[in-house]
Amino acid sequence: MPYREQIPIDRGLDNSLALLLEGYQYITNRRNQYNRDIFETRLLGGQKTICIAGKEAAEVFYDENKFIRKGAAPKRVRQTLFGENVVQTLDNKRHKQRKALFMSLMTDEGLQEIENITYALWQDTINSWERKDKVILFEEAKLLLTKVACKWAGVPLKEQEAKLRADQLSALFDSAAAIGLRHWRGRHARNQAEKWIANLVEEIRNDEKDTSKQTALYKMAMYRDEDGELLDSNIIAAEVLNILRPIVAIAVYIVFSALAIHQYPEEREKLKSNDESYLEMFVQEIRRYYPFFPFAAARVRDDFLWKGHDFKKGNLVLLDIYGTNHHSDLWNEPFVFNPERFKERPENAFDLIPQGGGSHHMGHRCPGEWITLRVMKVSINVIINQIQYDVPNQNLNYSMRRVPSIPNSRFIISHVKKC
Ligand code: HEM
Ligand code: MYR
Repeated sequence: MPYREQIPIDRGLDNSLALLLEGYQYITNRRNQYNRDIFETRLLGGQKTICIAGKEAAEVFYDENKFIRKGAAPKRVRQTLFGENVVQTLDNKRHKQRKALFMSLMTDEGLQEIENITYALWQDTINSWERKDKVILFEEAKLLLTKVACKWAGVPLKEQEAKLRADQLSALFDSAAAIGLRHWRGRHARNQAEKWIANLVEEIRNDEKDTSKQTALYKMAMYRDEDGELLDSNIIAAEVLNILRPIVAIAVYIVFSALAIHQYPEEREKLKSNDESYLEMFVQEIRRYYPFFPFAAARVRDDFLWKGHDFKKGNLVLLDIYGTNHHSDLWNEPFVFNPERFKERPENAFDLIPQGGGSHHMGHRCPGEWITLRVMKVSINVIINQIQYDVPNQNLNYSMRRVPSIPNSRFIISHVKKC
């Protein structure tokens, strides 16, 4: 007889409210309480849900034979962050084909181009900062990245429109795990943003727009599925937003980078005096250490036994992303900020998983990881080498309950001077 055991159960008919209220700590709190990396709970309308964490958990979670994504993302997430019928919700052949569309954009030239665009737009931004008493880094980074995202993707954006679109795109990632007004703002933003992009898709298809064929917008608008059909323009709009929105979300990592530089002043010196390899370690540690994407969700494809537990077809499973990035089996002193931990650390697809694990091509791992790293590096270089600034007194605490987390003051800087 194979070994079986009863895993710990977080009692209650529906613990969704606890999940929303405890945020990044919901899974960690129970893992600590039960001293286990696996437990059962009821979430999202009382559905049986298994929460897992750690490297082996990530390995099993990204085994395509064991899990599917259909019906995994909660409706509130599809109505805000993801959209409907998008790559995140697809499986098997349909997923591979749609994913290839995203991966085709991540060429060396494409990545170099977004790096160049980011660098150039930072120059305009820091010029404007010299004329201001103080600036709120999060707001400025979201605006800058909205311009970067649109330019790179081939989406026309007028200067007067940039703030509106920045607000809409950031509402999409600010609202998925929120309740009340913050959540409803995200739903409204999705309706508005999908309309905006679907119109552009229609214009391209009707040959009313002179757009470069190399851009994400054009490639997506003209993408044909496995039956050779163009997709509904609303689905394509949601996929284009799957590029624009997360580029804007890199603003969160830029703010956390500025926070780390402020709170650990030795990092500024190390970044200044070291080469590219220290910058690489620094960005990896930012993505590991700070809370951002809390967990990923999938459903069991067919019954299987793992670690003594019967995973039943259809069960919802959450992989604890934040918890795996802080797991004491994987990371020495996980709650200490230490970029040096990445020195000579062999790369592994299942331990550092801020943007998911496993294969980019075959699985659901984030196709935007290279963009994220490049944009973070250019931005940190600007912060370290191109400007001097003061950090006035402010509330820099960030909540472990708010998803996504962000320093309360959004990181205010003053007396900015170019150097
Ligand atoms: C998927 C995080 C930036 C596009 C994901 C996943 C995570 C993630 C956790 C899900 C993995 C899973 O379901 O197993 C992040 C974070 C980012 C970021 C924290 C930092 C801002 C980007 C960027 C892009 C992007 C810059 C595109 C330009 C996507 C897409 C998927 C995805 C399209 C769905 C992939 C699939 O289902 O196959 N991301 N991401 N993300 N990300 Fe990102
Ligand atoms: C992106 O825009 O895709 C990048 C970062 C978004 C972080 C948003 C955090 C909310 C996630 C809710 C959990 C959904 C799990 C299925």
